[in-house]
Amino acid sequence: HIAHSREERHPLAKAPVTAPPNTVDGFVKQFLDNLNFGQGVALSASGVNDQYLALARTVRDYLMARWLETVRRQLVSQAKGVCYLSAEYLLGRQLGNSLLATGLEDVAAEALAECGIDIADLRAQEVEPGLGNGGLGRLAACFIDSLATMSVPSIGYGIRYEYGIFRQTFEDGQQVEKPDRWLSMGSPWEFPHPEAAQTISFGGRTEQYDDDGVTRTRWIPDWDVLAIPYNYMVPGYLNGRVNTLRLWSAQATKAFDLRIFNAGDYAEAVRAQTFAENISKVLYPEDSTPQGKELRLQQQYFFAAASIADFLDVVLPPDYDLTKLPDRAIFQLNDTHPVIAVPELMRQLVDVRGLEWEQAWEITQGCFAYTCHTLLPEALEVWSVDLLGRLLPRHLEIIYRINEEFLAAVRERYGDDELRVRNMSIIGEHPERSVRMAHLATVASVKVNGVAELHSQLLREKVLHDFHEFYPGKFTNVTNGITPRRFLRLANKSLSELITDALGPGWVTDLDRLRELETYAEDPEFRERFAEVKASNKRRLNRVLLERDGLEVDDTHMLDVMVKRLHEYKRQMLKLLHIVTLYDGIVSGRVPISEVTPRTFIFGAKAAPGYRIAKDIIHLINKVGSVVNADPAVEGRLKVLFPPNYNVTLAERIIPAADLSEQISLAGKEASGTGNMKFALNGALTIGTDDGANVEIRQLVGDDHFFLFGMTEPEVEELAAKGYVPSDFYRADPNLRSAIDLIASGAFSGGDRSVFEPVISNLLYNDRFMVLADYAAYIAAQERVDAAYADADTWTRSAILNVARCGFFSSDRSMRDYIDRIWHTPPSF
Ligand code: TH1
Repeated sequence: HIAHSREERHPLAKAPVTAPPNTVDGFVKQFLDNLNFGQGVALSASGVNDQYLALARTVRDYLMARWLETVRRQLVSQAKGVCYLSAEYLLGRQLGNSLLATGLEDVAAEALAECGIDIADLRAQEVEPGLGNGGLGRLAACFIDSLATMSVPSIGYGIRYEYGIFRQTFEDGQQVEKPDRWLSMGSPWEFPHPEAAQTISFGGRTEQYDDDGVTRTRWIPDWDVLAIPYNYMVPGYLNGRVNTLRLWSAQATKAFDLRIFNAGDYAEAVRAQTFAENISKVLYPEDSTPQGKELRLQQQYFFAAASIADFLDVVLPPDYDLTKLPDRAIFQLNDTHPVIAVPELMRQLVDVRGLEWEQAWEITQGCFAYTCHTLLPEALEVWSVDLLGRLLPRHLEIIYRINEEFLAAVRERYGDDELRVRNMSIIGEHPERSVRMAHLATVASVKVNGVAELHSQLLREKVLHDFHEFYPGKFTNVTNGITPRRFLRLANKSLSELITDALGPGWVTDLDRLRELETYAEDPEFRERFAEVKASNKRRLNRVLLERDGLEVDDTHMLDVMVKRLHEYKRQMLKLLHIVTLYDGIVSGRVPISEVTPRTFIFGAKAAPGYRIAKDIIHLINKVGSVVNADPAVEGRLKVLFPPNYNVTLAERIIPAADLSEQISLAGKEASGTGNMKFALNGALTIGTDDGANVEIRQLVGDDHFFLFGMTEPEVEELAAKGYVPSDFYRADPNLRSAIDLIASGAFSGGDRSVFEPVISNLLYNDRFMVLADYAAYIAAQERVDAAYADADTWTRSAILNVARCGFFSSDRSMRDYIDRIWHTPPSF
């Protein structure tokens, strides 16, 4: 009512918010206003960062009316929506995507040109928000893009890390991490709302009290922090909808300050403030491996609790009947990182809002769904009971009760099969008492999904086998996807234009239409144009890498690319052994150089800072690169490039230029992969194992257009069962032996045999991911690649068929699957 009467006061206040005129002049005016009134500088005195910020604010202004309208309509309709809970969002640059979503690309470029500015220089100014490690964080970013484009009511919740994923540099070939100060030049994309802060508590104890004859529990925490929401626009593609991403930033509470100030220790008070603000300071740079650090649990509870409270207190109308919550919201858990939201919702319902336990549990079980992203046993997150109980004593009690009731149901079903009970328990006993977050998530969720067909099958048959038996209907698959807006339309403008020339523009939101390209694959003129697109993307990459890192891509070479996090299971070592084998063949005179297909190998990979062997592998790749690139014996044939700091921005340049996509994880280890989809959709052919989403890519594109090699998952299991001895493979294969011996000899370390000794002995005596067992098959597959590449026109035809047949991997399709199988949240307007 107050808001209403406020709008009555002035006629202008009653008018709807409108966007600036969609013209070059309108854009120029808005840009200059933002430069003058927002940045406080004249055009003549402005620098490129001023201009970038003003441009970003201008595009934002065009989105604002749509954003306010999206929020208003959701408030009125109260339609069921998705709350996507994710500790990571690897967004990539925002400017290009916002220009695309508003249809302003050409208007903006022209407007800036009229001001004497090249828009490309401003685009280059943006530091991408790297608030994620890899696939999991990028998946979240693709999903919110698709939800906005499909007009699905949804909100993304996460953490506004002050420092995102570290900036990688190389010093003498070794990875050195530098802090990512992504906010240092100002972020024009965020809207802080300190007035909507939530107070998040930690520590202390619980006590029971009598509430009118009912015994209730309350939590008496001993410290707290403020969670300040920062809103980000998530624009749909040309559809007038803008969803919200809400990231939380930690700040010290007044009470926190006061208590210590009153004790008289000023310095201690300021230190305590830093302590509180540390919670959202930095993204943990571990990918697929949990850390078990207290600060990490603090981060998880911080954002999970703030998000639940925000949804209940701010998003829902006052006096909302919480028994209806499952009809209003689904909280999607992106891996186990937000799972502490489960006991937090129980605490809110039971302790804060006074519901009965049974009723609260029924609501909670109707509101969560869980996506598992891994199969590696060491990647399944657990928290020691000791730590969890110290930080969140009430939540531990709630988890115990959930577990008690769950295990009672298990016993009822299976009698006293105590082995099964122990295996299924939410509490593990070894090596210490701990909470198994994946079990908690599974028990609490409506649905549990894996991220590719093979992964979901292995979840059902192995990792969560007993749970699948107990709750057969709970398990489902949703194969991952990627947004065609960023990874095709924005990253590969020339291919997009070629496709639009053929099919019209509708494919951008209906990627299955790429099928229609199949007939074009038979048209020699189209193939020629497609090949020219690939060539121009290589030239563009050459310019980018030259300017960025002083590296030169030979655009006459086959571009053979492996970009992804450095992890043993992904097997960058296998790729490296192929390179060393080729090099070794030439320099030893065993292979005439004329028989070697000219290739440029590109690596991009960050290693977790504490992951010793992964960092050694990075070092080795760089050292092999230095030797190979400097050796006149292979000049013009082999080149190894490893640009540092692979990120979303660089991916958008590398992937469209690639000929060959390396997806060579040990079968059964890569849950899905999403880089694999990006390459195929941009017309690279895949050399890959039968793992993750590779399986589905190969089924769709066909065996003739995919280079499959290596053991299958059952074969891997079989070899492990009979006892895998890597050195047997070393001894049996002269090429492999020679390549390994060359590394061990110190040929890539200035004669020093000790430098790469750990990598070599890890391969020979451990080799957990069976690199040596798949080596021969990999080399043979690479020979098939060479043979196929020799016929350029046939290769191009295969590349076009890859594009045509990969529409399935649009994240719009992933969202449809989540909506149909899990969320039941229809598009809204
Ligand atoms: C990745 C998986 O490794 C990858 O196969 C998958 O395509 C991607 O998620 C998206 O589903 C994972 N990333 C992480 C990161 C952390 C913990 C577990 C996983 S699994 C921090």
